[in-house]
Amino acid sequence: MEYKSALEESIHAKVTAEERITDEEALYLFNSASLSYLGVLANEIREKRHGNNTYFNKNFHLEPTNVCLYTCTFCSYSRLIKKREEGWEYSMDEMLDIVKSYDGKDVTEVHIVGGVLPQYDLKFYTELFSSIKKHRPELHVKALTPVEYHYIFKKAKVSYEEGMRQIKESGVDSMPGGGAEIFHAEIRDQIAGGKCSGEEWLRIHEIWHELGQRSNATMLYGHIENYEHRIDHLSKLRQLQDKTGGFQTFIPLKFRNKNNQLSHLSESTVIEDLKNYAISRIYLDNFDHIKAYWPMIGRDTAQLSLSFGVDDLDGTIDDTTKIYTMAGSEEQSPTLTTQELVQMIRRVGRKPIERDTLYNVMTDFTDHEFEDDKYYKGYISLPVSN
Ligand code: V47
Ligand code: SF4
Repeated sequence: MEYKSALEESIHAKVTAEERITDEEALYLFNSASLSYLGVLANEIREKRHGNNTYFNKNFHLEPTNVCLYTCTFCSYSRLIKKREEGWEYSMDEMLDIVKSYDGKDVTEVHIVGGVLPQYDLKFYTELFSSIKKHRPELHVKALTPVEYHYIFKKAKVSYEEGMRQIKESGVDSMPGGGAEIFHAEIRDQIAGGKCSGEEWLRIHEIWHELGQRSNATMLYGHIENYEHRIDHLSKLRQLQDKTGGFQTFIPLKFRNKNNQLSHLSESTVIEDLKNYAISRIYLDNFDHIKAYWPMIGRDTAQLSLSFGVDDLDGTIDDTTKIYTMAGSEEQSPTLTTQELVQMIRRVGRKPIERDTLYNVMTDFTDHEFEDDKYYKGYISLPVSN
């Protein structure tokens, strides 16, 4: 490979030797490296760790409410309390009915997250989680973020340690990565509407990991932050992961600008998105997986991301999450069948592997033949006609 500078050559040598890059080197990558250089490095790491394997799972989302006490400026999803009649607030029974509507369906995970409201307190949630587990013990419950936990523990006057212990006991298996946004107070204070701080977010994950549990991490990028803020965010995650090893997956979330208070900002370009995936893969040497959340990034960029460090595409969710459709993602009705997701992965020469939440392999779809497989004829990337 031809390098633009001695620094590029030495960063590549580090990556090949599986050595960690510094914050200064990460800043160089964001500011000066070409997309093709970043792709080569990130793909080298991805293929060393996972070969062509590309993971996905079968999950559904349960969103208790879209009414929220907080006022995050990037959020297109929530309705303020004073306009609560425009939103939904499910009761315990309604939520259990939603879970029951998946009885007999081939799903391994329920992802539960939504707005923050006083009636959804620690008692409500522990009852909800234990009822779900009682009904369907093998269903993996991936629930709530430090945003909700910080609020409900404070309200119940229990410490984070005691609260997380009760949450674990009630049946929560893992924690999703949401609510991280940008940790740096300079940005967080402007966008995160008064919710938990970056330090509190990290502390709650740390306690969860100390209880022997796993979680994910996200970063909301492409709004008012700069590259130093992104590196600060990645650095805090890398440090905590050194300490606990409890994170499974890092999920960069591209800011979408429809129907929120930051609609005047333009969205990041696909090139910027791919750069961000690649640098995340290169920098986070202690994270096993990098996920592209396809309902948010769109199917085409999700396919491209598989050459820029990404090895996971989240799930075959049906239309149960409203977060991104309300924020203007091109995925207006984010549903993909297993067959469609498998074909999407195959068309870019990767191997589709269905996993459970903890990355145990459920089904290797590499050579799987679907009954009505009218599209797939090999590793080709021809457009699909219906
Ligand atoms: O925390 C909200 C983001 C997150 C917008 O752990 C927005 O497996 C872009 O964390 N533009 C929630 N992003 C979603 C989330 C997630 C999704 C998929 C998988 C996992 C996992 C976690 O959505 C929020 C916030 O950062 N968000 N509004 C917006 N306008
Ligand atoms: Fe509420 Fe979450 Fe939206 Fe912030 S991002 S306003 S905490 S629903």
